[in-house]
Amino acid sequence: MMNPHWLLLLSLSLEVMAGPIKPNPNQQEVPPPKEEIQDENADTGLYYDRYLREVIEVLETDPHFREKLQTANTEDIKSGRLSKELDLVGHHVRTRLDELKRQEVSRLRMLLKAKMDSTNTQSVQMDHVSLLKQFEHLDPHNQNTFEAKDLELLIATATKDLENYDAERHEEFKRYEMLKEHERREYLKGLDQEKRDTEEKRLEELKEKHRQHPKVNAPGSVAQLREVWEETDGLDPQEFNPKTFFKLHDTNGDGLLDEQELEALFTKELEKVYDPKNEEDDMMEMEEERLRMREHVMKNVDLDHDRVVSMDEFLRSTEKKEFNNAKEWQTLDDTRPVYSEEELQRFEVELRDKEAELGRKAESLRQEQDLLQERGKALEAQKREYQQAVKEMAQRQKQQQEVKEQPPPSGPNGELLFQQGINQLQQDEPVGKVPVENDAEIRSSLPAEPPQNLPHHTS
Ligand SMILES: [Ca+2]
Ligand SMILES: [Ca+2]
Repeated sequence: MMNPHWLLLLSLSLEVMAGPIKPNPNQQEVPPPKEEIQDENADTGLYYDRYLREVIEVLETDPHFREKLQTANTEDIKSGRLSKELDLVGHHVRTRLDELKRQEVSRLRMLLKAKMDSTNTQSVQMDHVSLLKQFEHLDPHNQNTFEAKDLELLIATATKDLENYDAERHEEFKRYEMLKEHERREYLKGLDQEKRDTEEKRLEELKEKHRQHPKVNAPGSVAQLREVWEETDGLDPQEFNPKTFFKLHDTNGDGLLDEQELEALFTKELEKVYDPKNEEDDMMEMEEERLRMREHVMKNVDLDHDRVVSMDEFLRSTEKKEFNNAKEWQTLDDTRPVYSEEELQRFEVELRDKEAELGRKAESLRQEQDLLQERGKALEAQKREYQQAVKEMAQRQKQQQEVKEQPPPSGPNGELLFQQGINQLQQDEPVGKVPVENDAEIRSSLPAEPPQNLPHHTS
């Protein structure tokens, strides 16, 4: 095996030959970790997330968190401050989940479109090959006989997947709320009696402030739709018309109200309860509320359970008694808590375990970093040693070169000492000027200095 020192020496020699060694501005720095630290999306957004159970998996792949772990001190880990950093990790997980859901929704839309086309033309003329490409899990036997009932099956699968996403979101929300409560309790525990009383009072007041809001209309009720009609659409409330309303809010014009189109309708109601500017309003809770509202409407309106509302379904819902006499909407605050005390305690145990694990990970990462730092310093010292050696070598080479190319020696007065033959030639040359022997003679042959104070010539 080749000695790595020789490689280093070789590369340094090449550097010397290529030009002067420039000081490396990064010389003093620790070698960067194996993974490159990428720019983080600065948008931590509303999602002060919590998915502790997913942290460990994400940990190794998340450069931001890795960095945080490396710089965290033991106190951060013990106090749970590190868990605050999970919001960023959680954000990644959330984004991934949202992306999956978007894909599922678009698959569902495509399927519903195909289904509509097939019912309209009475024959299944869809591009079933491209459809099948989207659903690789399908039985290959079906490839040649793709029928309407296959579509039904696919729709059922896609809607099932979407239901799972919703269930997962509820579960995440629950954990979020538990983490929030856990942190509230820990925070209060850390205060002395007097401060704790003040803080408890302050937090209770905030809660109360959050509960003060205008009446929230039941989603999908005539009162709710009329408010959108009047305030969002700017139309005359006297002229409210369900059919027009449906068409107005079928934003993509596919003849259906899908989940996103429905959820957009609830913004007006949600704004009555949640304001991002208020400390007491939690926007995570707002999103949970939006999901609850959508589920409520779907439960009452989506008769065929395909997760979209057709015009027919919508119009039928307006004929129901509840449409005109809906009760006030019960917000999350009226139905809380979303977890039991027992669940919270289990969660806290889990949290402690995870944080202990994080602590161990952080410790081992720190050790790894120390080791890298040490190694970096040793390498740096070695490199400087070699640089010095190479410089000296180059210096010696230069000196030797200079000795070889030295010009002939000169006489005591700077005249060149030529070889015999050349001297002879010089002596035979015709005398053009007086050969100069020394400085004194040169001076004596020059005219004397002009006398001072000579009268100016005037003519
Ligand atoms: Ca639509
Ligand atoms: Ca439907």
